[in-house]
Amino acid sequence: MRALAILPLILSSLAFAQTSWPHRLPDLPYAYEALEPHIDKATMEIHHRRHHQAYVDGLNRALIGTPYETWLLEDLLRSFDSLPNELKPAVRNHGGGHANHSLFWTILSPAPKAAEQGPFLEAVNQQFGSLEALRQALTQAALSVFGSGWAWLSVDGQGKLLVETTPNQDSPLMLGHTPILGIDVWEHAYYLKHQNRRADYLEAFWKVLDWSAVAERYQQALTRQKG
Ligand code: MN3
Repeated sequence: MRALAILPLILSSLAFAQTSWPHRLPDLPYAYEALEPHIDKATMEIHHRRHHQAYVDGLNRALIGTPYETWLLEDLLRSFDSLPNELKPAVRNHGGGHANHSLFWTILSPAPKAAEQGPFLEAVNQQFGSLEALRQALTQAALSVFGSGWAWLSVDGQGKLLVETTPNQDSPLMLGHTPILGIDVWEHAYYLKHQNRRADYLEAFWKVLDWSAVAERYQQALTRQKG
């Protein structure tokens, strides 16, 4: 009974690091070297321990002493337009960075699983024709990002899937969308191993992407919209 009661808390904390101030760096769900040879240990370590930590720290510094200390990160991003102007840069860059990376780590896996037949694959087939066509659309979107940013598979307000990109650390949550798959195309995600070859990094990314985790997030996004 008790375990059942805390399950929703665990699930929601997995979604977008849904805690209020002080926001914390989530543990990686695997070791730094676990995604080798596709994503190397040094990249993972610097990316998580330094880059992601810096977003968490920047967000905490900006929110301390404000009424927004009690807000969940997801709510800050979804309400971005109505935030005070002086908080917007930190929430956009550091809050977005924290949310984006919290999602990113959890959709990668050293033992990625395929999505099971179900609502996610049905929606993919209906909207994109096939999972392979979706993968190609996401790769194209990721290649099209100029400079630093992200490519996303998101769920919009009507429950439809969409491929989109955002600059810098902007989050789809700021657009009213729920991201379920994010591809970090900042050079810090791949430069040590692949230098400027983003296409090589994308090939490596697909080898460690856990489609079953993406399908699970699709289900969560739909459930939350209904609730
Ligand atoms: Mn990054």
